[in-house]
Amino acid sequence: MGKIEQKSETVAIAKKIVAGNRYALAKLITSIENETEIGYAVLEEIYCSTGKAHIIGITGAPGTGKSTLVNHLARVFRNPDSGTSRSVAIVAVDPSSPFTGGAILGDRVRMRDLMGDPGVFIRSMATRGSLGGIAATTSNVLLALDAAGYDLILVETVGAGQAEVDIARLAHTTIVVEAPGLGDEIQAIKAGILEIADLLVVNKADKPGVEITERALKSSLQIGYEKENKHNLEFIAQGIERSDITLKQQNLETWVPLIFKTVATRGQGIDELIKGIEAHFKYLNVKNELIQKEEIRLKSEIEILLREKLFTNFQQTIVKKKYHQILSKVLARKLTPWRAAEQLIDGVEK
Ligand SMILES: Nc1nc2c(ncn2[C@@H]2O[C@H](COP(=O)(O)OP(=O)(O)OP(=O)(O)O)[C@@H](O)[C@H]2O)c(=O)[nH]1
Ligand SMILES: [Mg+2]
Repeated sequence: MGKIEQKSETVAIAKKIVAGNRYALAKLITSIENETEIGYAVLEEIYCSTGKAHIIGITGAPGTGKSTLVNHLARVFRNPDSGTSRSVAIVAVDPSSPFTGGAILGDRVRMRDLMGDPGVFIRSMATRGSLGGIAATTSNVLLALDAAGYDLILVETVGAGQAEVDIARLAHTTIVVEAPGLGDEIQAIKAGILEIADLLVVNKADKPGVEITERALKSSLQIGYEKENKHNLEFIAQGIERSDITLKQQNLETWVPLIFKTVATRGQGIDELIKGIEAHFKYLNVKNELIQKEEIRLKSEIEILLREKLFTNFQQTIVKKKYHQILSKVLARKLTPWRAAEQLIDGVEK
């Protein structure tokens, strides 16, 4: 294919994406996952149409009820009775498990009724490649969904490792889901995932031990926010019972994570959780934090790419023989590693 034909094909695909063509979108996501040239070319074309969606991350230990929760959230967001029916994209990412097939199948069955809805797009991410690569791929998939015009993008990730934290950073609002009885709260706190939570959900509130989980979360929040003012601490103490979240939250200097109790299987507590999501989005906008968040994220994304690119350039430019000479000097303790790095860079520059 010639360059001009390729360009016109790219533009045609981009137009379809922005117009909301689901088939083109599904194909583009596959291209993004496979890191194909056309995938990047289309991303280049649609980038100017992104930045409109509210990205909501849902993360937590396996089996806490994230998918059930996502399903109910999507249903309420889609409900025309609520007056503001919004389009929803759902992405499930599972970097830690090589057996995602089964779980996705389970989700498919549960989300069957949503799947017939043209305002809902559901996708599970293939998880080939390195852990670091998954966050980058997810980021690009989110761009595609954003350009396709979905108002809300729900991203489900499992676990509490670095990859999940990286993916969670892509979200504007992060929901961390806990469930009683597994000692999960300790696991989550240890992994530092609490730090990224904007909203905390104690799901499976129909099970024994809810109060213990709730208390554990509250006290770790209080430790985390000790430095903040007294108002914040009172806010945490009142926690779940609040119904006037929106107004009060906007008066805070910093956002204090709210705790919600839900029974996802019965759809209990979902309306309250949605109020929390909306309050957080409002807060981000009022405080101008949405832009700040994006700036920090984009800066680090660019820096990662820059580092990769510079290193690739370096490898391509440096004379292999010279590299080996310097390396053997370091091995022989005739040269320090930091001097070696300097000499290698000098070698490239000259
Ligand atoms: N009792 C009770 N069970 C629930 C609740 N929410 C979800 N479950 C059940 O918990 C199991 C796991 O739910 P999922 O929604 O698949 O959990 P998940 O966090 O998405 O799981 P992974 O994606 O595999 O990590 C299912 O059998 C659900 O029916 C709840 O509120 N109460
Ligand atoms: Mg799930």
